[in-house]
Amino acid sequence: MTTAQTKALTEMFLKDRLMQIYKDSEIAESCHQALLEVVDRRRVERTGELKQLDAYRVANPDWHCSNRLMAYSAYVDRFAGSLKGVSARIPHLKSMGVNYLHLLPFLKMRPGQSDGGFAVEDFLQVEPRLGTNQDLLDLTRELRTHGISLCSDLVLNHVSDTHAWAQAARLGDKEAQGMFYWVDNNQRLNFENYLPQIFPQTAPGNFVWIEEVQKFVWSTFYNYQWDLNYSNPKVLIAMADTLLALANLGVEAFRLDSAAFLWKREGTNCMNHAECHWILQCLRAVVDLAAPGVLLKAEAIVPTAELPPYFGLGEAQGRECHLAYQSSMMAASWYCLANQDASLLNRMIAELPAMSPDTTWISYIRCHDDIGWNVLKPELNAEQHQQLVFASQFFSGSAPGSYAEGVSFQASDQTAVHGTNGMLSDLVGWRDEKDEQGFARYQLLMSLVFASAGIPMIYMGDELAQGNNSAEPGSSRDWVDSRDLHRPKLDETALALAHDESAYLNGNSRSAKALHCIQALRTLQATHLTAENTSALKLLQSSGNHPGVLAFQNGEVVCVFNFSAQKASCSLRAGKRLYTDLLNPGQSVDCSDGLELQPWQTCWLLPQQTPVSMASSTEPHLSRSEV
Ligand code: OTU
Repeated sequence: MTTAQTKALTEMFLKDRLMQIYKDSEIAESCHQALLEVVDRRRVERTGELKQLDAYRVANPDWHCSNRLMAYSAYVDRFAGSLKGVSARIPHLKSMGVNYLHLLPFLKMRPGQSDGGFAVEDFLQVEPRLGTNQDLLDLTRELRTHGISLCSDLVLNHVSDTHAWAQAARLGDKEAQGMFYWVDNNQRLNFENYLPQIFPQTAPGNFVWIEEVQKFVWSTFYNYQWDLNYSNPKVLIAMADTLLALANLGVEAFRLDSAAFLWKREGTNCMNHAECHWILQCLRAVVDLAAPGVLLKAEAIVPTAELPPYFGLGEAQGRECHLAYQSSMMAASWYCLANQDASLLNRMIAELPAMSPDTTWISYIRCHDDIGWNVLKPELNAEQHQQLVFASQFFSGSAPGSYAEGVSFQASDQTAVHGTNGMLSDLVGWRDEKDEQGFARYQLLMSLVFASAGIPMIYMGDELAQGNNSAEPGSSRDWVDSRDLHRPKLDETALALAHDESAYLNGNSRSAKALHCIQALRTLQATHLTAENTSALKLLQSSGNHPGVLAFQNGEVVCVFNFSAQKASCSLRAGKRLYTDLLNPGQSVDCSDGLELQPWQTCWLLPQQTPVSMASSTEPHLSRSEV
């Protein structure tokens, strides 16, 4: 297909989706025209350097898949003080093989409370405390020379109550008011019956009374975050323009925050509607037309079944996001660890959807938010729900025998399961450099992140096994909820020790041990794990396996995880007998009679010789690629 044909098709696709959203040909037509004008204006503005990048990526549409990218996520101030300061961290990032840097919101944010910058006051200006637009441009260029792509949040669902639209709306400007949802008390109550509570304790309810307007404004998150009204095409046009403007400052990927919430419909939970997908597909079309090297990543923390549509695989089919967070596997990993039973992960992997080779997951174990348990609820029966309650109590340290030191998030009592906060090392109870079992649990979860064929993402501080944030009086941000527990400043001493080879060799630094673990996983992943995305994983299930065992094949490598505190046996049936354990280099493992794993042990097994059928068990192993 010629470039002109592709362009024409994308424009038609855009038009079609606008029609689906607005159901009115005049509105769809004028929105189409406006979006194409935005595209033309921003395409002209794009530099030669960025256009070159676009051209390369168009020719290599799976450039971000397989084992090519590794991500790192951090708050700018916590990580490096300012955007300028990030330069000095590049060697650290490169030492891990990171080539995708997600900096949490750095655009002009609400003064005072801002939900960590997720209440944006001005999308086109860098937060002055963190730098200038020029600093952003300089940073994206510098990162690019090191092969690192910068990802920025694009908070699609809401703006700060100090954003120009909100301010004008308060003053009675009708056009500005049209950017938001307004309801009277009856409508509010009708909606509330069906809506979830994201912050039930610190921001109960989904609406805020605005005295000047004498109405309630929709506000899913904190009351200073006003939801945008996408049934008004002006919102979509403005956000598309914002996206491309930031892309032209060198941002190469966008984390589309709260992507599930964009469309509201009475009598529903107002999440994951088809319109929501059509809106994202419009943004994708705009990106494809004006900045095709840019990646879109869905931040949709929703149940497993609702996730594939963010890749455009649902009923509302079409090119949509390139990436999406695998939040179900993240939460399931913790659930399995607490319950010492890997069945849920086994099931989830078996049910992963077939994906096109130019889409993939972000695999992660922690991020700046809580471990959200709600995504798992639809998967679980009553007994498993009790196990979820247990997991939540376990990681907040309140279950007997728990090694974890997290806290529960937004839960009114011990049985209300909502979320859990804490840094990785404190949640897995890795006490010190001598604590082998704590390290085994850290390695177990991290190695699953690297093995599961998405883009592995490390959350800042976890690579140094940094512990929970201590109460920090005078912290530059006024955080109001317990997610602050896992938002510490990067520990400079730990960072220096981690890069000190002698500290590693002496075995007296936990941060050095953690960083070496990450570096080894990244090197091994890039060298040996070749599955292009999760659809290419082959699950190795056998009735002979201990329930705590998860085993699958990624490329040639057999990855085996023991989620239990007991020794666990496992019959591999992967067709080979002699393997090298890549995590214990030089160690040969004979799996003829199966494999015995230590508590929480992980093995990545590379076959040493040509296939020999393993006939030790009669049960066929269940592998998605073979059914
Ligand atoms: C996202 O989060 C951000 O990651 C949070 O940091 C913000 O507070 C929030 O949006 C509002 O901008 O469900 O899909 O801990 O998982 O709020 C959106 C709860 C979200 C978060 C949830 C989340």
